[in-house]
Amino acid sequence: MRRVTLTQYLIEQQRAARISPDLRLLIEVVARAVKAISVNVSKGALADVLGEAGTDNVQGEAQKKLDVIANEILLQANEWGGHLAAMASEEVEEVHQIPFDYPKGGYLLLFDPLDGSSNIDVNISVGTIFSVLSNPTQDEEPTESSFLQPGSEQVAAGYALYGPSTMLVLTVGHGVHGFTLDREMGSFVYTHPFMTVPVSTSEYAINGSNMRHWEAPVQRYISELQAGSSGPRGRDFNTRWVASMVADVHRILTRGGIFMYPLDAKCADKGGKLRLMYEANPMAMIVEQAGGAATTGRERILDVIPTRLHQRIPVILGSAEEVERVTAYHVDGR
Ligand code: P6P
Repeated sequence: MRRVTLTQYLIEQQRAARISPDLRLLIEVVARAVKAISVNVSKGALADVLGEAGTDNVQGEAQKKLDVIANEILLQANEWGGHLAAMASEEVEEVHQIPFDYPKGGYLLLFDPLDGSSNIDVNISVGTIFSVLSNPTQDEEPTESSFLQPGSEQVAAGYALYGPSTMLVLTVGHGVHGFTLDREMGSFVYTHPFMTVPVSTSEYAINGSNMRHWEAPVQRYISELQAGSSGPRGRDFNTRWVASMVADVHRILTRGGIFMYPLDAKCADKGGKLRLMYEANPMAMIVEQAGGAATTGRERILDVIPTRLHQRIPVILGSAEEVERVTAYHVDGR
């Protein structure tokens, strides 16, 4: 069967007037940056890319060397192309302005350059998550407030998964599509058209060590799953927790499941654990485009009006039936 590449897929989306030439260029540039990140990630102990960078990020978390490498690759790949008005990264406090000697475009790119990097040193899959918004102030230099748009305003979202194979999963608002990196050709091949999340599931992903910190609705929901066939759900459930959101979400996109990082007593003062703008929003767009659901437990993630660039939020996403049940328990308050 003739193989379709990401480039051909994007050209066809542009011909169908679903994406602009600049958005096509943006996604191509991000894909090229992801290939460079994949090369660095796969070197492991063969190169000086493992371990701590000796610096902290805006979240006050110790940065891994690959966090810094991935961040630099994405910033440098995207700043000269003329398709962006500005960028925002989990690893950088301030909005990253396009250098004055480069042309600017109409898009805002946000990313978590290497999500799950605590897994790097133990050789477990990690990923890159990205989100694209339109710049609302075409003529002025973008500020933080230019980025503070609800996730429903995203024009594209995607992630790269650096697993046994490197994959790029993308939505531009017309379904979710997966591409697998052919390392010999150096191109992404269109391997997973129209990825969909099964409506029901028997698999859940949550960090169970936080159980004593969860709110009542989550304690109730997880206890029912753990009770299995002898409990109110009348069937057994399975659990998976990679601690790399990209890996957990990709599994759910592929075979169903529910992913939960709910509010808990440990992170309640920060509003949650995961970041809204470049983790929850892009993953929520992807999951909804694939027929799943994504809420904070109390409201649709894509409806949340952001107040800060690096704000955190509770995340419950995946198979619609289960997300709706957990959200109903929150509404019931028990
Ligand atoms: P915990 C990785 O640090 C991350 O941001 C997500 O990728 C992942 O789902 C979560 O945090 C893991 O958190 O508390 O289980 O280490």
